[in-house]
Amino acid sequence: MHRRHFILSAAALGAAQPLWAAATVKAGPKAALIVVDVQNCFVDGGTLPVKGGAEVVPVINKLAGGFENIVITQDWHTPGHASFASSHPGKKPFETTQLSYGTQVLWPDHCVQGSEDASLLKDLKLPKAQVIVRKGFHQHVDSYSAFQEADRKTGTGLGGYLKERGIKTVFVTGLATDFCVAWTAIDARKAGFETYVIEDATRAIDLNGSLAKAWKDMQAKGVKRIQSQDMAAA
Ligand code: VGL
Ligand code: ZN
Repeated sequence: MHRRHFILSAAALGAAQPLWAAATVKAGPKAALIVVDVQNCFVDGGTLPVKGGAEVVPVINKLAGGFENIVITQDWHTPGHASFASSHPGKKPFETTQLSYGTQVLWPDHCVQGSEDASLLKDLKLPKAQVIVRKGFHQHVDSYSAFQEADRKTGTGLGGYLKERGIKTVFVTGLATDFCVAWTAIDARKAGFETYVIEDATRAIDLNGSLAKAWKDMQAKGVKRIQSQDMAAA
């Protein structure tokens, strides 16, 4: 083999999956798995499909076996919600507008309360899940985060719930990496939880570089980025 070629391929291998880094992360009784917005709206056939969104389901179902505590979230908007482009004359989806709390990305109408579109994916199997947190139900305020709404003032109650349950560590999965997963993870850190995002249990929207920015922001706040194979087997 050509020497230069060999060095290149060895480096590529090392970057992909360092075999020596067999560190396993254990869930334990004080950890919770947070499954963010794995809803029909965010997969093919839904109103705001995330590329490959449904692929997180088998990964999450498998991870769930290793957790005693599981929280599910649902994006749960009123009809005519302020985050919908259709609520702002002249605006199109994926443009932005100013709301009382700052810049808001405008989305297609999605995840309307009680609709089939807002239902959890039927293949999601989380029999141990203990609570479902619904968010984004205030007409004039969006909520990517499962902890705090976009006004950065209104709490959802999730932080208090987890603390009262004695939870110290959270593992965030679901959709979408660069919006609801990232905001949830950053707010989990802010609330004092050790926080991991399990990357292969998420998929991203990636709007104007939002995915790279989300990882940068999460890493700056001390969120740890791992893969499902880094978790100790259940
Ligand atoms: C989400 C955009 C709008 C998400 C929710 O779940 O990441 N993204 N609403
Ligand atoms: Zn939404």
